[in-house]
Amino acid sequence: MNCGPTGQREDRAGNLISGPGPILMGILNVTPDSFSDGGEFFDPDGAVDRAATLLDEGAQILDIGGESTRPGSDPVSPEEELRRVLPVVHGILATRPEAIVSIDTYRASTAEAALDAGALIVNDVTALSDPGMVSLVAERGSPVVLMHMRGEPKSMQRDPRYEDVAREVREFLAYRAEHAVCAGAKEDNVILDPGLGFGKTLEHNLALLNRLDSLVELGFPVLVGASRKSFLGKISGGGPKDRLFGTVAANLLAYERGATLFRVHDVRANKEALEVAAAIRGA
Ligand code: HH2
Repeated sequence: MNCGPTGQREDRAGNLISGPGPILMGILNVTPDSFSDGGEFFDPDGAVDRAATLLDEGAQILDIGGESTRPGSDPVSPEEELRRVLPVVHGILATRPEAIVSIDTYRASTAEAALDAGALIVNDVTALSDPGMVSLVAERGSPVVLMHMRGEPKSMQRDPRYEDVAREVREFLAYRAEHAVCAGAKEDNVILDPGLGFGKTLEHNLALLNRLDSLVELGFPVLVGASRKSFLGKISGGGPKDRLFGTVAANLLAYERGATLFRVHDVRANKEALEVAAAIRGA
């Protein structure tokens, strides 16, 4: 039986991901080099303050990452990744014990330490490439985001090609979801993400968003991470922080096509827009 504050948080995390949404996942990059906010929240105290702001703006989940996966980036060591994220997970839960924390990592060792520190969700941009990850999420009963990426961050934007991007991403994610469930993860805990910007051209990203309903048809909750990404700038111009309106547009269309979770830097604007869309849908 789930008792006490931790159990209640776990129940809330489960209810959130299986609900109709929209659910806002606020991004907290504890990195010096993330593409849009690198270095802004590298200091643990600054990161904990930022987490409080994201929660106050209405984020229902905080996604904490210690390694940038922007195109061209190099991996950091597992020790460095942990050194960046763990104090922040501890700091957030010490000040905001109700927070639902997701750890953005593809390493089972980092995920395990973060879950031990109180994180509840694992966000894996490699969809369980580390063999230890699937047993970890199965044993812990943790919700897990399985994201599609073609290649690896260092080289993924060098001429990515697909015959039919929506079909290939759907097939890959269906296969990874099956792998997770066959290894003991609860079906209700699996979330799928098309991985916008991860080994995809502008046309690929647009096709994935336009045909998101085919991914939703698999029956798992779908998360999208369009926030401030460069494909939006290719349409409207501007740097990462000028891409809020484009982000909102992408999220609204994704919601219309069935996505329920939205990973964003700018919680308030996205939340307000999605709440209006939800109210219209429910009228
Ligand atoms: N995008 C990024 C990182 N993690 N996780 C999921 N599930 N989906 C995404 O689309 C996604 C993700 C990249 O964005 P960001 O964290 O802002 O930048 P960086 O990787 O440079 O830290």
